[in-house]
Amino acid sequence: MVRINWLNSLSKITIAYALIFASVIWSVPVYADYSGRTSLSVSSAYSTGLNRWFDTGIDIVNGSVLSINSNGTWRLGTGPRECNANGLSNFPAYNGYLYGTLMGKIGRNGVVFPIGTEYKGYANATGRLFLGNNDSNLDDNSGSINVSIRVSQENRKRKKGIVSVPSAYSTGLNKWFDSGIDVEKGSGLSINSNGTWRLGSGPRVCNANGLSNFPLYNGYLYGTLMGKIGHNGTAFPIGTEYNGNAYATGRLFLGNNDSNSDDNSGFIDVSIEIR
Ligand SMILES: [Ca+2]
Ligand SMILES: [Ca+2]
Repeated sequence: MVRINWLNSLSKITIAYALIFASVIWSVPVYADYSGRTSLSVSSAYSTGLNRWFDTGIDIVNGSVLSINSNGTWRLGTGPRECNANGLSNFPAYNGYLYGTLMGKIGRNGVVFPIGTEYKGYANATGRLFLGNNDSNLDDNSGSINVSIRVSQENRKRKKGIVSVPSAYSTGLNKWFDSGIDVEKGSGLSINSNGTWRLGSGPRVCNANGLSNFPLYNGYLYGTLMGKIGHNGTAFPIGTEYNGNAYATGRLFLGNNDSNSDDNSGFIDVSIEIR
């Protein structure tokens, strides 16, 4: 009896992982047409209650307009548990929303919001868009929902912005935070920051000017707020206050001058203005 139960749960786990794997394979050919619309298929195996989220591969800039439409149905279990992205109206709510509701979040630690079959709103953060099914388990789920996503780029030409840069963006690991702001070569750049972040245990809390009680790392104090313009740009120190001119045209990235990120915590608020 014990052996049968063990085999049963093993096969459930195997099926669950096979579903996730299969949906990853099916959803790889993400495409965007000329209008910037992306279509993809989200499997019911992405259960938000288990913190299993579908990575859309789409990065969103805070404040941009987000339109998401979906069609199709997924099944959340046996019996009358098939629904579209608006969820199962014949069951009580789960985590504040109907079971089976298509949910979203921006960034791994983003705020979860309901999407349903039709959604239009402003992005509340900068980061990767994740989608999931508002369900508590996944081993009895099947099917997938087709989701169409359009992100307007009208906010790309922003001249001002405030972003929170998590300490996990360690430049030594080439992990850079996308500020969502594009700059033009020669334009004036004012960057101010406040707050502190922690780079590890012990006396390793500092503001954006870095840890003065440690030796340098890559020519600057550990914990210094760094910037670069464009994916392949040269890193420059920012600190708590920076005034200068953009050395190139491109996206402004920010990061923490640290060699690792596993023991980091906190974030620094950064205010950016282009003149
Ligand atoms: Ca289920
Ligand atoms: Ca560290």
